[in-house]
Amino acid sequence: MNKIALITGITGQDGAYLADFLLKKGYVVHGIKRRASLFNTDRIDNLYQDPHVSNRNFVLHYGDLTDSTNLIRIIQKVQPDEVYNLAAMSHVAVSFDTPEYTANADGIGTLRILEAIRILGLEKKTRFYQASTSELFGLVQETPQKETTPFYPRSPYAVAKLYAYWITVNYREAYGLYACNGILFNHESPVRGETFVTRKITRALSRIKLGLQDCLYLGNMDSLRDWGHAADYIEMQWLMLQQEQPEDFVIATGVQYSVRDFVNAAAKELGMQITWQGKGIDETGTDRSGRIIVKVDPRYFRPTEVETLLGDPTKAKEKLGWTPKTSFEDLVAEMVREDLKSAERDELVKKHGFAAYDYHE
Ligand code: NDP
Ligand code: GDR
Repeated sequence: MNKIALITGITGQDGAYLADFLLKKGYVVHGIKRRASLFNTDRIDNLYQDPHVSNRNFVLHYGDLTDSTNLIRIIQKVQPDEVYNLAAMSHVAVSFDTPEYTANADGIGTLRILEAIRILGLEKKTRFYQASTSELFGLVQETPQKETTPFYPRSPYAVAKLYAYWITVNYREAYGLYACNGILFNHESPVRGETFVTRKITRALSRIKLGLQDCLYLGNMDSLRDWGHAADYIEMQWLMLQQEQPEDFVIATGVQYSVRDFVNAAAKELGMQITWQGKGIDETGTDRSGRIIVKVDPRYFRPTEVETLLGDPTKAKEKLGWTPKTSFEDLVAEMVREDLKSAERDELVKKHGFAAYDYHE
């Protein structure tokens, strides 16, 4: 019998990589997608199977982490062997604008799934993965951060995820559920959301190179992050559910770069060179011709910032035999390559326009 997985957040970056990975492993994959006024399944359209075809191994259900009736119904119908809870309002800056919703979806949403598993009597059958985050460390108490480092969340997002982390631990201890937290540090890819800093940079610099955009506006240039590739990290999500005993793991590369380093690396990939001037809100970056192409805009500063994150993945290496495959340089190169392709398509449309075609043909 093929194993059955249920992925919440299947339309997101990690959901798309994980669905593909599990299908290749022979799983039947079910996913929960939200109703939206426009199609929101771009990242998984390559996996779509027509509902009229029998024996599908990829099935989508409408749902939302804020609706427990919906979650109970889906889990009852799917009877999953493994649940991957990846759904979340995942943007740290936006969580300051929508704190209550973020708590509801990211915090209580996790409880709703755990309760659904319990209400349906699936505690012995269903294994549960919670997408925890390095944002839990926030104002860091120790460097590098590992599984035992104390938490100090610095945003409504991180506080909601703190609840989700502990409720996962509590259900493991209270009810013997196989439930794990993956404490994942930032991981990126060509399908990363466009408003996270890495994708914002690779997309904007590609467009600036082709004359489609003038300037890239950023917030805290000194922020330090431990950036890995999503494809490497989702493998760990699966591995964590294949062990004898459920445990929590930090997943990171153990290497740290600043936002400015990321801009420099992306620019290098595009054959551009940036010269930096000024500090703080006055910092600018100019290209070889002296044109300002990067500027700091305080609107991207956060009310409370996480200045530095660096993970120690030793436990994952020792217990799960995991090491990240993709280097920082390769990650940046892949993201730039894909964004440049997409900018080239936009350039074509801009140059030739739709007027070249007769809409009435
Ligand atoms: P994305 O933002 O790309 O994807 C989030 C997914 O959650 C989307 O499918 C989104 O749907 C869905 N979603 C949001 N709100 C709800 C809701 N109320 N009900 C149901 N679905 C919802 O995130 P990532 O793929 O990058 O991250 C996956 C998870 O891992 C998230 O929980 C994130 O917080 C966490 N994480 C991510 C890290 C990273 O660096 N990427 C690091 C550590 C943790 P829609 O497409 O409709 O918006
Ligand atoms: P983060 O990712 O907050 O770490 O959360 P993000 O890419 O948004 O920010 C990283 C750092 O860059 C600084 N920054 C900017 N960020 C954005 N988005 N836009 C800007 O213009 C900008 N300029 C500077 C930020 O201040 C920050 O310090 C991500 C999400 O995927 C979370 O869901 C996940 O839990 C954590 O990573 C680990």
